[in-house]
Amino acid sequence: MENTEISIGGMSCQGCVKNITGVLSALSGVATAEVSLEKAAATVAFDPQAISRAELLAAIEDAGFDAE
Ligand code: 9UX
Repeated sequence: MENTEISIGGMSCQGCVKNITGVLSALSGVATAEVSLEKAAATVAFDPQAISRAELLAAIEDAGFDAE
């Protein structure tokens, strides 16, 4: 398992936090996803054999946010 922090742009309320948490949690290979509005970031624990960091970013961007 690997941990990564992802900066997220465009979150403006706790609904966004919930949406992104749901998007990340639904990906196979993601163990846990904690999203913070205050930090404008997510901490994700994932299995690098199953999913890449780039795929995490793409999923967040597909949901309508900026991620890096
Ligand atoms: Mo809040 Mo986020 O009403 O897309 S859910 S701004």
